Amino acid sequence: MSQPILAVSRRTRRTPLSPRVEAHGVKGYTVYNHMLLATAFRSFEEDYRHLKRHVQVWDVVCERQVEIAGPDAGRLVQFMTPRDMGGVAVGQCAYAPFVDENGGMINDPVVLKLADDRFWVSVADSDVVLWSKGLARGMGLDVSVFEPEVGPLAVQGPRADDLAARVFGEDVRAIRFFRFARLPFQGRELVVARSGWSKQGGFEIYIDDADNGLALYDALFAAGADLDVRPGCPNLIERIEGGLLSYGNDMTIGNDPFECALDRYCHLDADTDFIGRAALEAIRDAGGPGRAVRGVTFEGETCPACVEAWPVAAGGAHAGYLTSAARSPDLGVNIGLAMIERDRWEPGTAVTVETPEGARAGAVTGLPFIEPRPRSVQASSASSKG
Ligand code: THG
Repeated sequence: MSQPILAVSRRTRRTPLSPRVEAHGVKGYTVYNHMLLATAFRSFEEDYRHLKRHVQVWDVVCERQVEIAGPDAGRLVQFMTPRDMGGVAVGQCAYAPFVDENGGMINDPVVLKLADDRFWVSVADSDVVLWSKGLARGMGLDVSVFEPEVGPLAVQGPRADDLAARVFGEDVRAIRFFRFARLPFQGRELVVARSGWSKQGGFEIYIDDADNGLALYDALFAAGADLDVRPGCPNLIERIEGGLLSYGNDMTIGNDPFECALDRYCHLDADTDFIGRAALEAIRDAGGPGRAVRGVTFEGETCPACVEAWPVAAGGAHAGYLTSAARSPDLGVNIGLAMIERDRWEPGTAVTVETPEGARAGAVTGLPFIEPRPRSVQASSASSKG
């Protein structure tokens, strides 16, 4: 890789776990929520193979929490999302698109309901704390909005349950998908959720203290030596295979949630007040979006890095653009996520992808490319309201 060096300073905030990430020889960083996020430890491919077979510990503290607390907390959270938050229980995590007045994607956070009047919004890479504060002040709400020093340490991979049980006890296995429990670790009660940005299963433990976070990191490595536990990070190849969209890459404020295939989190028939309602209803009433995210497979023995959107054409005409790409070792083909025009989005449509290394023949596919590992503990999702 001949990438320029990323200069690190106080603005590119380190995390409490950065010393361990660096001791393990992190190979690359990106910046996410103005904070460091590892991109690879050995290589994308080696990390990918390990993630799909074993268990990894990820510093994803950059998935910052925006805390919304007070009498109007529920009203403010509901105002930011088309998802009906009415049925979300305390102890539940809810993946919720946040939209602006045009229906444009502000963020796609996981919302944790800590109490009826207290939420953590676990944000993707945009400044939700500023948006939330602005709305709260503008609406005159009785709520406090701030970024506590809290962020997730993720344990991901097929052996995540076994590793977490060694540190937190067997209770951890009973946590259902997108639910959280408070479990003790060295004198603190930590929020432990069954969630994470991979399709290999696992947990996210919300660390709220630097020393305790480092102790947890070390305890996981000590407990998992025979499981070949390794440091990891969200993996480009695995997340494309699984169809996980990255905010800022595969969707921006210029996209609405229907384009992002987040329809199942848009409950327009619910009796809720949210800022983008009129805009999303207009899109629905017009028959849905004019383009939407799809998979694309394309030829080539290797795949260049997608650092700018690549044009996608079909029959010589513009068909959309591709936003993330990687070679999938398990599928033996190049795969990508692309925003494809409605008249070309049918799976099987032949396309041409304009990569920086030349045009490559390909085809539109559905998503995900690979179904997730079956969950050991089944649970609620957006379709069930409890
Ligand atoms: N964990 C936490 N915070 C986060 C992320 C995370 N904030 C930023 C970013 N990731 C938010 N984006 C996503 C996208 C998808 C999922 C989680 C966060 C996800 N989706 C489930 C799936 O696709 O299978 C569906 C969840 C559901 O249906 O309820 O896991 O990873 N803390």
